[in-house]
Amino acid sequence: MVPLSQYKIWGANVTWDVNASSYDPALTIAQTFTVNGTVTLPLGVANPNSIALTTRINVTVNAAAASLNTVITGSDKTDASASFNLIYGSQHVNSTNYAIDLTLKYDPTKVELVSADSLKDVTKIVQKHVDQAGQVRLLVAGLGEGNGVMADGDGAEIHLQDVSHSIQIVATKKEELNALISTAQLVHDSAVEGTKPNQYPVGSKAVLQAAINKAKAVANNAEASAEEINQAYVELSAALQAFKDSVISRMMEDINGDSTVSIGDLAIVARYYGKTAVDPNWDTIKITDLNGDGIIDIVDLSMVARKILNIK
Ligand SMILES: [Ca+2]
Ligand SMILES: [Ca+2]
Repeated sequence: MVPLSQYKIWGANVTWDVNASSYDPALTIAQTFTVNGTVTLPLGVANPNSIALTTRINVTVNAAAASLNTVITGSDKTDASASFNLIYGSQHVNSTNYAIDLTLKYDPTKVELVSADSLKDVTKIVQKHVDQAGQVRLLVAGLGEGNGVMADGDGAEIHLQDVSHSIQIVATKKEELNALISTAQLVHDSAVEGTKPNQYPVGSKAVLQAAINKAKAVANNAEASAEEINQAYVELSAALQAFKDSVISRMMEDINGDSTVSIGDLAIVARYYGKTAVDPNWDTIKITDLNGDGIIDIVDLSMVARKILNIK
């Protein structure tokens, strides 16, 4: 039996206890850690001086190679009726991968695919096919050596993980704004400026038209935000209401519509005195039934008289 010596080199097996080390196999980052080992003496070697049979080693593992994956980037919010762009891309692509078979799915009741284009000159969408509503298949190729996209140049195929992107569609008042513009324009075009009942103050039409034009500029601006559209709607609504409110109203007692209440009005009421709602000409003469009780009588006459004399 040969004694174990601190000064002699022996070949011996070592059992390394990796599990007891600080190495975390779940991590993909680089790690440096110490592994303790226990030496098993070769046959024929004794250890009379009880030399320690433990040893240790420092180990460094490199970070895991980045795996090939796909991403979709783009805005997460869009106005209804506006278009938006999404970019589909892949990370850690091997330059020897040359083709990709991509199926794009979306909700056809909510969005429409306008176009799909390659952002790189060296890649090309070779074929686009609508499998069904909301499902489009794209075959993409990398053109030339070193311009790979996904499937291997030797024909081996790689399956990529599914990737999705959510986008919030924000309702706008664009349609309502356009409808309001049409309504306001009709009101404007049929309105007459003047000083008589049912006419509008001189200059009021120009004010309304300016408000309409301002709203049109927003409605016709494809870049207008939802907030700007809503604001234009609120402003035009207010302008239209103000215009309607400015109409010169006819005083009820001003039967002949000359903007004053005088003896001429009293004469008309007197003329129809005694008529009732069963009169065949009621539609024409009911304007003199001021209290609306279906008969033209002393009550209506006295209402005009009190107005003439300015008696409350
Ligand atoms: Ca009058
Ligand atoms: Ca009456």
